[in-house]
Amino acid sequence: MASTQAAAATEQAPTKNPTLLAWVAKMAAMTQPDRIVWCDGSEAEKQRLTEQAVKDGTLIPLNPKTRPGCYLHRSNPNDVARVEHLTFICTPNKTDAGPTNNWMEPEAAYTKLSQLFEGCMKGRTMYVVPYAMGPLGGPSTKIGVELTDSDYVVLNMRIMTRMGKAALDMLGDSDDFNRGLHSTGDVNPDRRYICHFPQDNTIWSFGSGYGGNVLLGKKCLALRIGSYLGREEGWLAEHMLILGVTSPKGETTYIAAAFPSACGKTNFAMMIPPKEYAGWKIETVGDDIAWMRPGPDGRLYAINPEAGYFGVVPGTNYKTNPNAMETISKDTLFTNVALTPDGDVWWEGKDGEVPEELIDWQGKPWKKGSTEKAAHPNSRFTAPMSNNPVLSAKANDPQGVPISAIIFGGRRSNTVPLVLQAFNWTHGVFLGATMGSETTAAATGKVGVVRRDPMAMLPFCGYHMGDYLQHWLDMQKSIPQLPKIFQVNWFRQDKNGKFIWPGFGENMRVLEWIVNRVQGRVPTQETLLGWVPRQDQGLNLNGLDLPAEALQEATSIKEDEWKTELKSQEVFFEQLGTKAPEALMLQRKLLIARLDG
Ligand code: SAT
Ligand code: MN
Repeated sequence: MASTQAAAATEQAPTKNPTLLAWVAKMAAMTQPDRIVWCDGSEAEKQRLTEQAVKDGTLIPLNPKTRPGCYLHRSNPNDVARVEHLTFICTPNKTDAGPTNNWMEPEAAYTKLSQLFEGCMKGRTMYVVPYAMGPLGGPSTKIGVELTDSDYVVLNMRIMTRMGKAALDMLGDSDDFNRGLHSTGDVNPDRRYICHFPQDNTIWSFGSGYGGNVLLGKKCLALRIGSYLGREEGWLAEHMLILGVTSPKGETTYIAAAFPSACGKTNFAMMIPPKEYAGWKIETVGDDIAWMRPGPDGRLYAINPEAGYFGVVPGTNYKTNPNAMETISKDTLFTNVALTPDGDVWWEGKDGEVPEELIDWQGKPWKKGSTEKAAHPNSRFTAPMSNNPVLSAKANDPQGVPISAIIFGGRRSNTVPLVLQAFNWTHGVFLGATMGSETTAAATGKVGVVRRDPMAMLPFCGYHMGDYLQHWLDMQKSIPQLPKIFQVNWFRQDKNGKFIWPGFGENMRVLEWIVNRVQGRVPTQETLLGWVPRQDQGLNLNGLDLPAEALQEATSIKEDEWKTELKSQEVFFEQLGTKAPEALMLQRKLLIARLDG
């Protein structure tokens, strides 16, 4: 489409915002779509787009009796996860992106990607998707606009964000919005780039149609650009769930917890406490991302910038996460799961019998007993948070919730004990900074390898990791009532490779200890690594079928393992060079001295 046509299309735009109109026209002139459609977020629009997506094969309708309002999408098999090696932070200086990010010089990146975007939407529609990250009108809320040629992306953004007219109204005439440009291109991994330009509040994503690569509000804006803005503006953008835990006495404590992708954030945020915890209640504020800023009363307040959940499907069932099962029972988009003959979806770890026959995630016939997975290990659901039976009323509160505890948790089969509390904020930042985790299917690459993943932000930090850790340390000065910091590990294994701790709802026992510590109710025991539950007044194990030796193993601290761990941490800190914060290096020295003493 010629640029005159682009100009004509922007004339029909439901906004007079000059910066927005000029930018849309410029991007349209480059990508040359046949049509430009401004999304308003209405039901009619959803219906229209869904019908069209069904017609063009993007979505397969599921059985309206068993999965009302649900659809299945199969992505290109070469495009099933985030691609960290193709994700770039484009800052003028390489050092600003730091050693843990891929870097491209901004002008070089714009030039390279312009060649790909040039004319890439010929014959296609460009959707203009205005969206808000955070409750509308809130002080922490940010506006983004994503231009995309994928109706699947639009339908996902509609669930994951507050999308459409309301976001455009909030933006008004302001030029303060994130500029996101996305095209699926030809879904060729050789021409796939996810580029972030923090200085320009801009994201360009080409060649993918998958989740975190293309739903630009999520990892790209809410975390990579968000973390950059957070440092400039004095707040924190974190890869954390947010939950409220209410005791039988009616006291609610809000907690934020960082775990890497596919390590159980959604399960933890929706947990149902075991029967011994009658009267306790967990409510979800968020399952993936927290934006946290100091509030007027000196506490740290968190909002969930998202409006939906993009969760891992395999392993989800009525035992591991009944609330997620309810959440995905309607109005949900499934990506890369298997299809049953009666039009329902299936995945490894779903309740009930394994079906005799299925169509697998690639659309191929599948038979029970096959060695191939029917659902991709990183298959996902996209579901509105309003479906969640335990959604906190505070999820829509623009002010957010006051955070009393921050938890860092990795996936570690050894070394890291079940739970410990940091001695203080600096030590807590050290625990977060030195987090390690075994890799999962959420990103392409080898699964099960331990890598350092500071605060679960390794793939999501939009600037130098050393500066990021220093920013965390500096935040202490602006939060008079600091949250307490904890470290957990649900994933410790025994000699036979079996998980020792039962996890899921039973994590309530650890959570209760954390709440009790925050409220100053239980004594604790000091160890080399931090404070742990005392044997007498520690974890409530009533009704839990766990032998004493198993608990002992799950909570043990083995000095030889810690010597290996410290070596691996050293490699990470060396990578940060002179930007490794002094306070963390001192924490490291203290720990070494304690272990050697
Ligand atoms: O694909 S996403 O980045 O959205 C999910 C995840 O890896 O956490
Ligand atoms: Mn995530």
